[in-house]
Amino acid sequence: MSSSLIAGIEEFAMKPFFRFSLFFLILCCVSFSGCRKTAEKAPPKTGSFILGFSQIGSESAWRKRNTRSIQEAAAETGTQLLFFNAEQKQENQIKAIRSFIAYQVDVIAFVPIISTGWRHVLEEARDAGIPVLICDREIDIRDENLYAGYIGNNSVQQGRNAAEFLIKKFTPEDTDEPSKETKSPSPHPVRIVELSGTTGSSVAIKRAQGFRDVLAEHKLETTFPQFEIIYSESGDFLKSKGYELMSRILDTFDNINVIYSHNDSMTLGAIDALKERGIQPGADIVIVTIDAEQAAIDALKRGEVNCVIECNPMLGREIMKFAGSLARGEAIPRILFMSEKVFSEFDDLSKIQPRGY
Ligand code: GZL
Repeated sequence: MSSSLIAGIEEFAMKPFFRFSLFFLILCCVSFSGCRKTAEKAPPKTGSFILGFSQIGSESAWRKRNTRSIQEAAAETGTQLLFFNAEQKQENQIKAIRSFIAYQVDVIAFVPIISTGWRHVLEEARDAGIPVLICDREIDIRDENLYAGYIGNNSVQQGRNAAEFLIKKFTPEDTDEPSKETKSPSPHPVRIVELSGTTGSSVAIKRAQGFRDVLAEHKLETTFPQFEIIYSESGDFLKSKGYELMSRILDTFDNINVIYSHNDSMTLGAIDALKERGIQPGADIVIVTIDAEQAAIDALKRGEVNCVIECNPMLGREIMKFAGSLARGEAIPRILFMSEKVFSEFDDLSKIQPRGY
């Protein structure tokens, strides 16, 4: 099928009103064609293949760059891309995957908005002989043979990096193992509020887990400083919810020392809430955030954020490479974690390259 026609379908499919009619149209074509896929799907003859991709939405600058990375890589490699934006709804992702199956794409790839609820649709893809690639977020499923592999970021490590920065930030430099008697400007315990990502998403679960693991390990090793997570709630990775959530937290809690935010969008909203109350972000309250969008790096350079943990959105090239292998019937690695950096007030910030998102 020509790339212009695919582009036309993509354009058509992007209009919510026409989305279901496209899905119905594809179902009709396939049902009348009678050409049901068998489990042993023959790999495509030509180098080009059709990839069905279900993206979760456009909730952050990070997600928009992730989407552009996928679309750019498809264009660069001549991959025919059927792209659906689920607008933050798992049911839209499941519908999209079913339409990819009906359309008999060569490979399906998707970002699972939450980690559960995928078994049935992945069994349908398996029965149709279509390999599935999990991207960016992970799924929690008993039969791991229902997908071919995962490309994305190590969310547990991102949480660990955040906690390791705080330990460095609040441990006085003059001693390695300060006794309790050591006078230190650090509060004791250090009181943390957590702005969590989308409830049930692998990213929120694992960023929380990695963060807590390091603090627990630290507690076993030393008595000072100690850290206490006094409150945690989801802001759904959205700037607006980050603002609302931080406003409520500031009305509820005193003596907050740290904000640990699962993404920069929520952080930017939280900073607005702090400034409205005359609280100096990065100074009165230490802020650690994840994604490394340009706005967060700029805030780091202004001293309004203290640490930015990178989460790499540029998955497109690897997705096209692995999807091409799957389309040819070749095996791929089960897991590919992208490389990621940590940017903090302890670094030479002048060396940070423009982020592009
Ligand atoms: C992380 C990704 C998260 C980003 C957010 O891998 O799934 O989703 O951190 C985005 O900005 O909403």
